[in-house]
Amino acid sequence: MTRACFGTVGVLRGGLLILLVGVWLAGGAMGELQISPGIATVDGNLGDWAEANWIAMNDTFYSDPSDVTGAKWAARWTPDTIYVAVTGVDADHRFTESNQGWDQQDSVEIFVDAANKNVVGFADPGNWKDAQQYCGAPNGTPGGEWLILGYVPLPEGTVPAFEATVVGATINYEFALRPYNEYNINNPAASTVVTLSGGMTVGLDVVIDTKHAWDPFSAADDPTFGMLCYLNSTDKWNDASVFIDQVLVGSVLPGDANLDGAVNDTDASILGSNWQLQSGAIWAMGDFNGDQKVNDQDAAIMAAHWTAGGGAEGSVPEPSTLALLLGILASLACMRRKR
Ligand SMILES: [Ca+2]
Ligand SMILES: [Ca+2]
Ligand SMILES: [Ca+2]
Ligand SMILES: [Ca+2]
Repeated sequence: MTRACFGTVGVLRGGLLILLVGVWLAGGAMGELQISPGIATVDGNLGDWAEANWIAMNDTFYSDPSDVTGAKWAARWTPDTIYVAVTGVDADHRFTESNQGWDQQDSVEIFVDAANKNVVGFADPGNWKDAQQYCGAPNGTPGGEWLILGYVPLPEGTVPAFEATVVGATINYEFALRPYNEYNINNPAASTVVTLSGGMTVGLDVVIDTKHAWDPFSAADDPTFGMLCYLNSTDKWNDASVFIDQVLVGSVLPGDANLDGAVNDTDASILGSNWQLQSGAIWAMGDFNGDQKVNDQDAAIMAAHWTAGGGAEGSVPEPSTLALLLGILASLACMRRKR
């Protein structure tokens, strides 16, 4: 079953490749990739990305990124979250406590145009409304990192999660980002998001920035800087039309918090453990209607799509299961109130 599916995907990819080469020969799109549904635990450990479709970053975007090898990135989507993992071996670490300028440290830049508006000049004058450029990096202390948007401090609540970890020479980055339709830099809570679904196209691009010694054999430290990406295109910083177009493939079942294809007790326990969260929630925490809260509206969505692990979507929960679910929710709500 799984193999047959992979075979079909392989044939589809082959067809896509021929199509893309055709478009490229005709002088068209800069690049098009696919993103499958999925979640990740944003902890800087990329073990949960073992099966990901990694995109190699071998293209020099700027100057000399020669101290970075094996750089790659991968992405996943849920209706309200874009997950991005980035990793690479950086032979010459240059970390800073906070951002010191675009060419002053090892970092990763993520470019998001969730509504695929392709706005030219999105960064001018520093509004980041239609598309966002994030930059994140380890801060030099174990488990520490910083993250900015458009080279200004990131308001609380803008990004659900970000972690950067350093393991030997390897630097790992893990992001959970909201797919903004319009991002309000002065009042992030007033921002609007796109509800992602299969078949949509989003703009998403990744660049690795790296600082290093110009000449490792020289006694004098004369640092230089370079950038790496998957597909070189100028002006990513201000022109969303050059971001890689990412086609969202697959689908997500309403109520399936862990995206395992079934809506069952596991999802109910995820929803239960985040029950009555009033802000900052995402799909993987049980927010199925995108209001960033976890409450009875999400429980109702889950109940309406209950499959109990194998049945068809919309099958009626067994009375005992439904009773169990409602019991769990009621007792959890009760426990929270008592705290
Ligand atoms: Ca992880
Ligand atoms: Ca470096
Ligand atoms: Ca599930
Ligand atoms: Ca909700």
